Amino acid sequence: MPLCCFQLGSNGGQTRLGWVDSEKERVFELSHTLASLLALDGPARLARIMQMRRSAVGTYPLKTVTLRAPVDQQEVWAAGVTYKRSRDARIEESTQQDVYEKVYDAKRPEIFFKANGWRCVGQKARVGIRHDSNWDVPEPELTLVLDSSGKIAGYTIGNNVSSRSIEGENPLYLSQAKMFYASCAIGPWIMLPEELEDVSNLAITVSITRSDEEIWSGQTSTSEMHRSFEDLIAHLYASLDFPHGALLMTGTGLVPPARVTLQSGDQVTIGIEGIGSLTNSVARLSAR
Ligand code: DO4
Ligand code: MG
Repeated sequence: MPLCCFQLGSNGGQTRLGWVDSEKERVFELSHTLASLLALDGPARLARIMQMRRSAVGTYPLKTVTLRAPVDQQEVWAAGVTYKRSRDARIEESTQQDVYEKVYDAKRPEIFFKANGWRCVGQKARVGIRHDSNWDVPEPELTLVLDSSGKIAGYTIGNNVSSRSIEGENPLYLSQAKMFYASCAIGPWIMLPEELEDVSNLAITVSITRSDEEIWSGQTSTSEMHRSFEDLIAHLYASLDFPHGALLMTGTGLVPPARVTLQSGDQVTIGIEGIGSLTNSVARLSAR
């Protein structure tokens, strides 16, 4: 039964932590924050969740609440070039091809900061594309929810929206290609490890629709990953502490062909087997 963050109705207000029943019909409010759960170790966290499930402070029909990105005080980090498809796409787009070839096989993975929790958007919210970019793509990524000691506390879906034109111009522009308004969608909820059987072979799908017509779809599997989750986590936690836990996007294995770029009004749906699907509309956000 997944953990979620939600608001009552559609008018904002306080964000609450909850769990969703297996029929996906009801949300039970829990008297905790995600940060406080991720400060506990695995057995204590599970015991606390089970205890809270027995004493939910409120119950709401799922269709009446607004799901928010399941993240509070955590930072979101991301790994790159963890699938061959991503390596090949960067080589195709970049003026500096060998950096991608080298990092794909290097001992040290590419890991970069993506977003603070408060910058993330959730299920059905709008993701942004930059006003100064002309080649923009979704990046569907299995996203690890990590506790303060670096153990996997759950799995969710991430859309690491990126500008290929800005990164392609110069790899040193990576932060600008990755970090901008509403570029990080996370959701719809967090599946606990106990609820997912074999994370080494989960199907990941993506579909982009424009005016109700699908313009591109793709499918891969976590079995195509070139690195292990443990390796990525070890490098992230090697020289940083995360007292409230962290989210780690594990890289994309799905990159559309060069003719495809996102436009305002597109809908992107990412599905990950055993977790669910994350749908977002796209908007080109002007300079502020
Ligand atoms: O090297 C740039 C970023 C790659 C990335 O985000 C990915 O492979 O998912
Ligand atoms: Mg990525």
